[in-house]
Amino acid sequence: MDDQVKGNVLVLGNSGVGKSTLINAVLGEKKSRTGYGTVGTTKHLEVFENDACNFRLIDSVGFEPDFFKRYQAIKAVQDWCKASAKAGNENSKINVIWFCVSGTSRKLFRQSIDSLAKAASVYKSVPVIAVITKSYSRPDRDSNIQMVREAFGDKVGRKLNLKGIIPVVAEIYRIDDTAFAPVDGINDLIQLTNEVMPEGIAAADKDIEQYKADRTNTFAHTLIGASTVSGVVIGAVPLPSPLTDGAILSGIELAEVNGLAKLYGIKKNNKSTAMFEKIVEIGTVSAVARATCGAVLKAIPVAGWVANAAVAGSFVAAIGEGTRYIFEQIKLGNRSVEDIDWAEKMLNDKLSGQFVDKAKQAFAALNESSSKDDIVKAIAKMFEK
Ligand SMILES: Nc1nc2c(ncn2[C@@H]2O[C@H](COP(=O)(O)OP(=O)(O)OP(=O)(O)O)[C@@H](O)[C@H]2O)c(=O)[nH]1
Ligand SMILES: [Mg+2]
Repeated sequence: MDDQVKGNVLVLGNSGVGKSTLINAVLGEKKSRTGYGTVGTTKHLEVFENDACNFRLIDSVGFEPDFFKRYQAIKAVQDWCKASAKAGNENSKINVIWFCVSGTSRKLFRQSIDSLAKAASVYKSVPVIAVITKSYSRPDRDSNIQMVREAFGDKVGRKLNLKGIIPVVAEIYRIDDTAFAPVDGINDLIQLTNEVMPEGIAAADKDIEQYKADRTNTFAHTLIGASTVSGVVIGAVPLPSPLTDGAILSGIELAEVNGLAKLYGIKKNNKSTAMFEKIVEIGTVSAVARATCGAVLKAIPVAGWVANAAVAGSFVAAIGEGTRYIFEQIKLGNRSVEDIDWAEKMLNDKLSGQFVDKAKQAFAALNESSSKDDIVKAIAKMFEK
């Protein structure tokens, strides 16, 4: 996308709502700060971009609803636009605004939207996307969306060019040792932002699809990592074998599979549910699972909870990796959710074959005093490419 003119997205939201976290999720690790007259304004804004995304993100640092702070923040954005134009940047206008409100403080919706609307009133016709950050609670989502819609329906809000309301989780949120809210809504936000960009700036469909696919891949790996940690925690209980209480492990694998399905846009229906159930069966009570579990337990130099945790975690990781591949193939159109036999074979291969050898190597250094963290690291080694 080298010769493409980049769009400018202004990210507005009170301090602490999660603007920086959101920017990280959208642009990833390889983002960099960019110049164009940010000298002297960094206290009030930071600008980020990467090579692959067709818009840069302008973060209004430490935005607060009081008049003076608001004025400073907007002044900094205007200064940046001027400096950017002077520096010869092809596009120095604000093209889209992300209005960030936190899903965990819905009492403040109206108040923060009024304040943000005042800040944005200098950008009258610019498309606005309301982003509900920290949308960890699924049950709250609909009512949060409704409340934001009402706030935008008010006198101040109506002046804005609202294009959509998107609940997001920008970073995995741990609820307890074994449960978490996975990253969500980021690709929807990227998609809608591109759709409301002016012609000439919007990326081609295939480029935006590629960008979203790359982000999905990253989010999937984070999700598999978090599920693996849950597997280790669950495995670390004194049971005769990690598969003794299949129901517990299957709960984690099912959450993992559902989370991956959501990321890859695989809808829940009778057919996909049959595939998900098959996957979890393979990863818990199947003949292959039992055989592999026995072989690994025999091969590692330690018994008890350390061994159980290592097996449980590595099963969750293997099922995650296998499922990620399966869903990617479905998303690409190479396979369908009806190809259960193919998926079964794929996963059986993942759990047998080299699995035992790799586990033997990775777990060789585990002993009675190994921590859960040591176990997670050993599992990560098994799956290194
Ligand atoms: N787990 C998780 N934590 C989040 C998420 N969004 C925000 N947070 C947390 O909320 C806190 C504030 O988030 P930031 O991204 O720093 O907020 P900000 O809007 O950039 O704040 P200022 O820079 O002060 O304006 C941090 O501790 C984040 O880790 C999320 O989606 N998931
Ligand atoms: Mg920040």
